[in-house]
Amino acid sequence: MKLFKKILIANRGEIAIRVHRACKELGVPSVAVFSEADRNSLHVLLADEAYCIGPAASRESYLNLHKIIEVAKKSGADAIHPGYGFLSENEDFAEACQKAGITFIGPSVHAIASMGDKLAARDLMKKAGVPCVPGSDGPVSSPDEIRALIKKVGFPVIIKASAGGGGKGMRLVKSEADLESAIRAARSEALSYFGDDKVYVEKYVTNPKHIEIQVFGDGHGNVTHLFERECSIQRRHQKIIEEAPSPALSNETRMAMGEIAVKAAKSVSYQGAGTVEFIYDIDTKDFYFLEMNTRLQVEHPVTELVTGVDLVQEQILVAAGERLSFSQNQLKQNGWAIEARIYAEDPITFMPSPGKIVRCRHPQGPFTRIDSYVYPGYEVPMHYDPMIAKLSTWGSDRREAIDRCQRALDEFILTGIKTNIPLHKRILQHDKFLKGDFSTHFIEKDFDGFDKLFTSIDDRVFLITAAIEAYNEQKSQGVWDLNLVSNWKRLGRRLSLR
Ligand code: MV4
Repeated sequence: MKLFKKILIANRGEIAIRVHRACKELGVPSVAVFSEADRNSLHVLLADEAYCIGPAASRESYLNLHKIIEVAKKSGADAIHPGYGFLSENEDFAEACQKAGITFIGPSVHAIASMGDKLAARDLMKKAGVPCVPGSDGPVSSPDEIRALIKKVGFPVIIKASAGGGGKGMRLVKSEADLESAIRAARSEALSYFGDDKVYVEKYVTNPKHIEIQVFGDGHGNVTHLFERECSIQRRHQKIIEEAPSPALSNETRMAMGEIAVKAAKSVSYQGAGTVEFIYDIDTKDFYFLEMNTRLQVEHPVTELVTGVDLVQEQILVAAGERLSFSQNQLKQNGWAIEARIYAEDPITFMPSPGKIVRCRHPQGPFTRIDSYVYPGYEVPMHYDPMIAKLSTWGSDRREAIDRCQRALDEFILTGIKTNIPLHKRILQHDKFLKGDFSTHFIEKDFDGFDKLFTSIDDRVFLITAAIEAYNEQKSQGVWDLNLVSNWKRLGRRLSLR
C-alpha cells in the first residue's frame, strides 16, 4: 500500500531530521526545504532532495507558505509535514495545502482555527464538559466587568489575550491597584502582537504544575490519549526539562485527565497528534484545561519512550487515511522518560549564544536518545530558535531515568558556543527536583544553583579546553570575535581563572 508519493518537510533543525527518519522508515521519499542560512544544516545534508526557499529571515523562508507549496508541487510531493513552530498551527497554510490538493499532515482547518482562538476554545470546552479555570464567559473590555468577576472568584486573576497562547499577552492582577493598567497593557500587547485586542479573565492559579496529555485521532472517529507529560521545569514559557509520567499525578487523576483530553479532542473531531494542556493546582489537586496545541510537540520523545509508539510514523499513517494502530486499552506507560532540551545559550544569563561549534560529541549508551542537528564545524545561526538538541533517557523508574540523563550529560562534548548543559546537570541534582516537589515557578523561585554551575574540576577543565579551542579556531582564521573573547573573559572571572 502506497502512503504518499513524497512528503515535503516544512521545517528545519532536529525536527526536520526526526520527520525525515519517519519517512525513510515508512519508505516514503522526503523533500527538504531550507533558507539561505541553512545551506549547511544537517537536515539538508541528509535529504535526498532539497530546495532553497529564501533568505534567512523566517518570514521570507520557513513562514512563506506560497513558496513552500510551490516547491511541493514542483517536487511532486503530495503531503507536507509542518513539524512544530513555523506554519504548524497556521490554518491558512492548512487550507492552502487543501486547495492545492496536498495532504497537510495535521488536524483539520476547523480544529486548528477552533483551538487557535483561545476564548472560542474555552467556550467550546466548557460546552463539552471539560473543566476550565473559573473566569469570564466571553471577552471583557471594561474594568467594571472584571471587578464583577473578582467579586465571585477573588484575587489574583490573570488577563489573557484571546489570540495569544504560550504566554504572550498575559497580565497578572494581584489587587485592585493593578487592574486598570493591567487591562490596558494586556489589550495593547494583544493588539500589537496579534492584531486582535480581545482579552478574557481567569482566576490565577498561584502554585501550579503544567501537565499536558498527548492525544491522537484518526479519520474514522477514533481518539485515544497517550498519557501525560510533566512540563513544569521552564523559564519564561520556554520549557527546559520534560518527563513522563508526572511525579505528581495519582493514577486516578491521570485517568480522569486522559478521558477529559479525549473528550476535548473529540469535540473538534480531532485527527492526528495533538496536545491538551492543563494547569494542575498543586494545593487543591484540581486541574483545568488551558489550551490545545494542534501540532506535534518538541517533547514528544518522552511519550514515545514510555508508550513505545512512534508518533511521527503514526501521524503519517493517519494522514494517509489509516486507522490508529493502537486502541486505548493496548496503551500503557512503561517506566520513566526524561528529556533535557539543549540550548545554545548562556546557562546563567540565558542570552542566546549562536556561533561555530568546534568540538561535538553526542552521548551514547543504554536507553539514551539524541535528537540533534549539530556537528563539529557547524555554525548555529542566530536567526532561529536556540534549541540545538534534545537528550532523552529512559529508565525503569524515575531515579534510573534521571541517573542515566546525568550520566549522558556528563558525556556531552560541545565546545565553541555556550550551552545550558551545566544548568541541566545542576537541576538534576536539586533536592526538590529529585523529590518531584516543583511547580512552574521552580527556576525563578527554588533553583539556587546558578553560582555553582562551574564548580567541579571537570567543569573547569571543560571550560578552559573550550576557551582554548575557541581561541585557536579564531586565531587560525585570523579573526577576532570580540564578543566571544569578552564572554570567555567574563566566564574566567566568574571562575577566578584570571
Ligand atoms: C495560567 C496560569 C495561572 N492561572 N492561567 C502560561 C502559558 C499559557 N499556556 C497559560 N499560562 C498560564 N496560565 C491561570 N488561570 C499560569 C500560567 C503560566 C504557566 C503555565 C504553564 C507553564 C508555565 C507557565 C508559566 C507562567 C504562567
